[in-house]
Amino acid sequence: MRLISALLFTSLFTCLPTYAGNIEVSHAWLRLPMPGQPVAAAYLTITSQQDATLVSASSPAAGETQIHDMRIDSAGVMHMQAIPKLNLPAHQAVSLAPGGKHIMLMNLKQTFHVGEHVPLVLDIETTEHATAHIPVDLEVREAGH
Ligand SMILES: [Cu+2]
Repeated sequence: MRLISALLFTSLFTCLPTYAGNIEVSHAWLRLPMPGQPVAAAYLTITSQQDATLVSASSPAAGETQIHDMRIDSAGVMHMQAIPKLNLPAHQAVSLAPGGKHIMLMNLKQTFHVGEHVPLVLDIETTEHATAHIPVDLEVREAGH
């Protein structure tokens, strides 16, 4: 009941009830963290039918969630780096995949098991500065699967 009210509220608030239908999220999964590891990376592909921007994400399984990219430093070592937003050009499939951009779930509040489903919400801003909250279902998988 609470979820339904939240969805209705989102629709009313953005004044764009069909917007979520214009965004497709596929291949959504969460990499099973090593035991004791406090963070886990989520990967997915987003295709928006209009120019939009991923501005944040959240999950009840994490205390904090960030958008991360990878960068290579002067010594050739790869690092993760938080980025404030991710552009989603119209009609373009934007892939967050291992070795590149990802959504980092931090301060994990639970342990995960392969095959389990973890909820994630993407906050996506349109060019009209309306924000849509897209619920995503992450399947927990082992790296390389
Ligand atoms: Cu990361």
